Amino acid sequence: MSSCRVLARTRTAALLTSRIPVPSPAARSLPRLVRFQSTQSSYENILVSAPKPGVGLITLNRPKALNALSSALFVELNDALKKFEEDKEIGAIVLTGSERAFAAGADIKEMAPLTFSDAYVNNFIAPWSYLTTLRKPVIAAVSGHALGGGCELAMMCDIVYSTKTANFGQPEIKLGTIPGAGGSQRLTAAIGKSKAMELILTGNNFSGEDAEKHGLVAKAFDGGHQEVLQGAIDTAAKIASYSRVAVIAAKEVVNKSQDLGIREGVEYERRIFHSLFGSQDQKIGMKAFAEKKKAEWSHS
Ligand code: DAK
Repeated sequence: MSSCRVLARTRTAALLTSRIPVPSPAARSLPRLVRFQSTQSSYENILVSAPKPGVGLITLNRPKALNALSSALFVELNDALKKFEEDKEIGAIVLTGSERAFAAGADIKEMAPLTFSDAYVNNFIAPWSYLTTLRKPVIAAVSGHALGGGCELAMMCDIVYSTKTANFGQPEIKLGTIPGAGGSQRLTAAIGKSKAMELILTGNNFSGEDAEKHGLVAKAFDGGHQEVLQGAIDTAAKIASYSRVAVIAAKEVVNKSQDLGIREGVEYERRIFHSLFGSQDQKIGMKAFAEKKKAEWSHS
């Protein structure tokens, strides 16, 4: 085993066994989950843990501002995402907030005094899109408000789970602006032009239950934050139990469908499918099936 792998195993083992001596308010709201120590005690706006083997959990944690997405929060979020992306023991990531808010949008108080040149020259909120560059799957577990940038952040994730009562919306029109982190594009791709146009032009909110009906949310859960978070962690653990090579390839081909026409997309898929015959895990998976055994993935 490489030293890198040993280090990664040691780090994850530490995550899985460490207990928080005094749980934070966010952690206290998760009674049925085992609680783990944050990997980065210096984080002020997020909590990081590994609730199950293979699963990295990031909890947005600015309760006083309903998890409004400040620049400082994004520095920490991107740092934690990068660490999970690089951690060989992590196969899928869950991003969540609190019972009251996934995130109530970009931090309006930070944005309000910006001038055009502040925003343009400093490329304000450019780091938002880092999440979309990850190769490992990210699942959003949404309860409470997911408004503006909060809704956009959820839509950047690969799978969105929510409570039925979650409160989604792109209310930027009410602030004299428009969605700025991909909302007009991703919402339209997810639910169609007419419905997206109605929601963006009126700024009306919509429930998790409606989001599921329109196809924005993969599953809307009865119950509260605990239920949706547990659902997301379980799905992440299932994904993490498969070959990392196949999971990354599957995410890549599904995402390609957003950019390519059906014919080019099918050809792209076939090329990636062919290439997987060069992986160890294709041999391991098919041999295990034939021998009626459980596949022990090499992730190579
Ligand atoms: N920013 C800053 N603080 C916020 C906030 C926000 N987005 N949302 C809530 N807060 C703060 C409130 O100011 C309040 O702080 P204190 O007054 O206690 O100091 C605290 O959180 C609790 O909020 P409320 O007292 O308002 O709580 P309620 O339960 O009464 O109402 C609410 C909850 C979510 C309905 C309400 O807070 C609300 O309407 N919030 C604003 C929602 C919103 O408009 N969100 C969209 C923001 S615009 C870009 C990319 C993205 C974006 C922009 C540019 N680029 C790449 C350039 C994104 C823009 C947006 O997201």
